[in-house]
Amino acid sequence: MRSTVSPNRIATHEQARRLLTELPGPRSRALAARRAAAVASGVASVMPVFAAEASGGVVVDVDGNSLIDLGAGIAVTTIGNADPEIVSAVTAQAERFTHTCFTVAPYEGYVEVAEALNRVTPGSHSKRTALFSSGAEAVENAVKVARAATGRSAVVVFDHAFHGRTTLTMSMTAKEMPYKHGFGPFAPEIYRVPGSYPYRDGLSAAQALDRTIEAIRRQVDIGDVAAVVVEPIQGEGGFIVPAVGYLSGLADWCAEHGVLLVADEIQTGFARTGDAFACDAEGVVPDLLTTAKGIAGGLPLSAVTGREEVMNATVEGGLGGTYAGNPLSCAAALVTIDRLTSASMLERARAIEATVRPMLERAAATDARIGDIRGRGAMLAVEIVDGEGDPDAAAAKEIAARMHRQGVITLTCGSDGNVIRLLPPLTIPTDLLVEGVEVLIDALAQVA
Ligand code: PLZ
Repeated sequence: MRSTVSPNRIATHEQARRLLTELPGPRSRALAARRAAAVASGVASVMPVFAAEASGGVVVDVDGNSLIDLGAGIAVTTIGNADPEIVSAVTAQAERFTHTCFTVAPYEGYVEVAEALNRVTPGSHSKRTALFSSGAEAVENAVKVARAATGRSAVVVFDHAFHGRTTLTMSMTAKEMPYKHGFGPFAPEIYRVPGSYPYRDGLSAAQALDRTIEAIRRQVDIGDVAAVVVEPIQGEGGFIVPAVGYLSGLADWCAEHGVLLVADEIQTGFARTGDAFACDAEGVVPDLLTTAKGIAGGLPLSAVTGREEVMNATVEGGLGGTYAGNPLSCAAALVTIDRLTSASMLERARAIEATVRPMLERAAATDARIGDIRGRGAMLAVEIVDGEGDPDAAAAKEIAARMHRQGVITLTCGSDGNVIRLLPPLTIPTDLLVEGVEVLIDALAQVA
């Protein structure tokens, strides 16, 4: 089905919100009916419209409606959608070869991506990288590597954590509904502990860390712990930013006990938070770091990067996968990584926060349902609460639905589903960003 907009996918679309039909329009409704008859119902979508094209800060749907993109495909198209340089790099690679399998006939692009990641990730120590396809696969492999390197099996994860949907990673994920519901039995040797959630726990970094360590000690022999896996800012769990000093304290504790610190930067990486990686803000240097999402401008790629001696601890042939480090994805990643670790992109993410945060703070001054405003850079959220200060998921859902009907793509998150999150592409024009946040603030005012 062709859209009514530019047939040239590379063209930058008019950067404006423009609704030609009600949402969803007739073509989206027709596709929804076909979808219901063909796609498994367990696969859900946030938006009621089907995408046709996208660039900058807009997604154009199949009815020609132009929507403001405050989701970036869940923090993936940080560099913008269908970025022209990515399109030409991927096209050029596709014309040379689309696949040989790195574990069969290796190619330079994979090596270049590994070199780039070793260079831009936190820490100046000697590193090695292995590439995969999805975020969950990266987390799985980080755990495999940590177990092989330490000879230990236990893995510590946090309340509100999200690490993926495979059996191991959904076991590491905290939220039962919908991620784990009906999908057990779960992987063993996973121990869940409280982290730092200043808005809810009111604890200082030191107090929260004491609580974390105490919870680990109560559950498992520390000599059996291979790794602590942590999102430096929790994503799906609610954009929870730990108290300053918590992460560095955790890193110190891990180092003291021979436990590997794995930073899951799948959502926070590549300029999203205003630093190349969220760990950079506190000078935390993890032993292993997982990346995906923003790494390749929308092409599937993920990575585990870490200390040479840790990454090289597995047997030869122990890591891999048919599509792991796909050449098209590597071509895209080479464009993306350089750009998303450049000063101008980090500056852009910080400028997005400087624009959005004061708007939200002004709204919060007159609206008690904004319980908390948090996040960093272009990863910002509001936690919606009721009159008692308790999570109000129904209100958050209603606010998001209103935004969707008004042509703004936005997502919710949080263990209680009461957090509205903003993850715009860094290429969104400021006026469009402001308009999107105004729609959020209007929706807030309209939801009783
Ligand atoms: N680790 C920190 O945020 C993916 C999930 C979307 P995959 N988050 C979006 C959904 O509904 O499944 C994520 C993450 C963190 C790991 C993952 C998993 O990455 O590429 O989705 O496997």
